Amino acid sequence: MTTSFPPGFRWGVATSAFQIEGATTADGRGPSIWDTFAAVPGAVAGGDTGEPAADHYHRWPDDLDLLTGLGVDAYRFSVSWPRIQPDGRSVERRGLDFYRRLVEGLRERGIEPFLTLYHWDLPQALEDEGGWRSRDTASRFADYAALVHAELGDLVEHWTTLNEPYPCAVAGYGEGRHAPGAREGDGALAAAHHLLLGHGLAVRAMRALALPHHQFGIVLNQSPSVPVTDSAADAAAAARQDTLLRRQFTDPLFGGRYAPGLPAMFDGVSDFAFRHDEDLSIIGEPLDYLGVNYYYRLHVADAPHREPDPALRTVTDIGVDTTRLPDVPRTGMGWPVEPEGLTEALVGLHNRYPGLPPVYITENGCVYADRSDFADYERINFLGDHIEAAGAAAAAGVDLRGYFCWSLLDNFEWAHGYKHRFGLVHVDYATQERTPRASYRWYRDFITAQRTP
Ligand code: IFM
Repeated sequence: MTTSFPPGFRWGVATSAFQIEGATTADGRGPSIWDTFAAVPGAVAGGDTGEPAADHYHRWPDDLDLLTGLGVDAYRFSVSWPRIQPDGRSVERRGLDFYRRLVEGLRERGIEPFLTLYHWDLPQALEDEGGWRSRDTASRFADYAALVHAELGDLVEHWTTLNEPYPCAVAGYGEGRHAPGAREGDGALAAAHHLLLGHGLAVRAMRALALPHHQFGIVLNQSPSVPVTDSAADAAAAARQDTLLRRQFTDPLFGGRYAPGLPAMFDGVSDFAFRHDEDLSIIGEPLDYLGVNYYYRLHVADAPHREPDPALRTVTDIGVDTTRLPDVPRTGMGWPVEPEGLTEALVGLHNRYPGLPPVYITENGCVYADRSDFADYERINFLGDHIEAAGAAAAAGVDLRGYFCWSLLDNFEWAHGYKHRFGLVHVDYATQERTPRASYRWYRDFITAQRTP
């Protein structure tokens, strides 16, 4: 590894509540949209559900010891909204106490907690009232954020509102691939907007009561779109894809405006009446950091719309084909391995938005088939190459503050269930035995070497 990172750069790993905790009915937890969705036959591969996951709810002290063994500076995790507010409104003390024990355990081990408030597990009761299609859900989210912040603000400095609003809105309310499994054009656009509004309201609510050292941010997935040819049609298709996936979020967050191309893409589908005059300034509340999740680039070609009538199109029917992949290695998910896309994503944001806050890479990782001895050399190469690409972005001027590998443990990979394994640590779901893979030892040694002058 030729790259070096500045002193104070944080090395970490990330997880999320629904993906590892299990214990979906313990201690008063209410159902989330992912419990409901996973119970629908055919929604999740293998009929998998949030049980048992990695049973982290009961095994968290052992998992924190795994963090100590890795030597990470920081741990990114999420709080389960339905553990704290089972019906989206009332308060469950046992849920708050669980996260207090967790962050105390991190602090005792000298590990910095990076807390995410929403990693896709909306209380089902709020979905029954309209979910993220409804403006009121943004206010409910701000109330929940203020509640958790008041309880844990003495121990947690880094507060992330949302993880990846794009799949929440588009896969959840547009494609039906994620919870709540809806296929709506306007509903997905409204969901994207209300997620951003909830983010801004939550930042304002927390900041009103914050300690001076508290930091507030958001995490976005950033897959740059590359046209497959140099034709004008493919360039325009790539621009549409980028508007839907990235600029729909980054323009109002960091550019002071809504993404200009969006309304034309959905002429007939939405009149954007869910945008109120005051929203843009709420969404654009200044942030202390941006979290970037990077896995792959999208290769985009112009393609006919699947639905000829614009008024009937779903939110993802934007006249693009993203299946023409380049001839490069792929991960076990079929995702093209292109570390240069990480540099491109980071430098692109830096160039597009003057005043972009400091950036953390909050997720990066991969899936490969296991060998019997868990010698996952492909994952080691993947991580090393992407860390190098992150270093290239820092060398190009991006204010990069940390890197979090996805993930500490194998976990519930949403609609794919438990088949795909992202962990540095293998989990045997039948016995809950944890076995560190070779990549765990590699990352441990890498972090140690980074600290050695
Ligand atoms: O597992 C997910 C995570 O929940 C969100 N970002 C992408 C990861 C891998 O698909």
